[in-house]
Amino acid sequence: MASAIPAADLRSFSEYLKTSKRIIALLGAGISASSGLPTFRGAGGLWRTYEATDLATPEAFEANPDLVWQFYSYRRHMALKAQPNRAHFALAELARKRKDFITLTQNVDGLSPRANHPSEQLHLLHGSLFNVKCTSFYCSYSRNNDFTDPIVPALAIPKNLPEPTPSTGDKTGEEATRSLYNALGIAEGEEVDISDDRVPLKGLSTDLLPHCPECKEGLLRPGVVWFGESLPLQTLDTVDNWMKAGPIDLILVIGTSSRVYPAAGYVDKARAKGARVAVVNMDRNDVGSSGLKPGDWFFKGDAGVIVPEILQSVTGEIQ
Ligand code: BJW
Repeated sequence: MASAIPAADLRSFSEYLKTSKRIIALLGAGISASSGLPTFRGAGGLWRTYEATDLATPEAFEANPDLVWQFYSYRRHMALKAQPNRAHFALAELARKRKDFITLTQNVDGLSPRANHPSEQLHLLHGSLFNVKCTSFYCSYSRNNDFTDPIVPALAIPKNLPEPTPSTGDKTGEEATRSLYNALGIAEGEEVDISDDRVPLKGLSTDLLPHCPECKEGLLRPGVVWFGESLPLQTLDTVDNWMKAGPIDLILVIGTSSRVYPAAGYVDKARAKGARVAVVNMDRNDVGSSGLKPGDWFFKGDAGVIVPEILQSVTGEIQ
């Protein structure tokens, strides 16, 4: 099939990539949209009636830990069901081919690690859905790479429907289920999940949410970075040291709206170290606040298709 990428752009980028030594990639939710996961802003940025970004705050967790945990339990479940796509694999291959290439991902879905991206070249700016930490001020408990789904039984995602409630009348369980389906407007056999507005949200008592196994008192929370919170300091230091170590040839900006800082600020920092910028996005407007400069590239389209193609001159074909 003929490529959607203008041939001259593909040629000039491929030539430049082959000679580039110090390369950085900044990833956002768009790369995982190619794997079927929703983004934060625009279409797909809603979870039920809530803006996803309104739930990603310490204040939301403080006020409604059960709602926020249900959101994150759903995200954990979806991320585990999703598969890394050809863009994740292409970047992992580029990392094996170019040791002076680092990837900064804002994504918490674990898809880059699952694509075997070399871990020393991958920096998780916003943490991971599969890390948890204690919220008690007096406790420093944290646990990484916990892929249990659901994390506690109460946060199970309804597979097909909320469990039929015990019969209140003369209905069998099956009949009760069917009439509940009908009431919710769900067709027979239709798969629904917790993000579906038609499924009632469970009001969960705090007792049923994940608790700290160490202090036994604190509520656990997802190990992600919410608005107003600092990004992991060690990660910031490592990235800053890498950036200071020499001129940068290229920054790839893939599937991010470039609206959230400090992540979005790495593009201008890389530019200040000499980098040319290549943006891969579905939306021509999402190029960050400083826009594109002469010598930059914009590749419009699905990251899962575009990224393996533009990296092919170095990575070879990605299956
Ligand atoms: C496709 C596609 C396909 C779709 N192919 N493309 C400077 C200026 C102004 C404000 C600030 C500033 N510095 C700090 C701030 C405040 C704030 C901030 O940035 N606010 C802005 C919104 C204005 N930043 C913070 O609060 C940060 N903390 C901080 O600065 O702390 C300081 C501090 C220091 C010391 C002590 C204490 C504090 C923290 C930011 C944390 C962000 N957290 C979230 C949630 C993470 C957990 C979770 O996942 O739930 O991170 S919010 C959300 O946004 C998530 C994402 O990683 C992040 C970025 O979103 P992303 O990835 O760009 O997604 P979208 O949806 O926005 O865009 C998707 C893109 O893909 C679109 O462009 C599509 O077109 C495209 N696309 N399909 C290619 N198939």
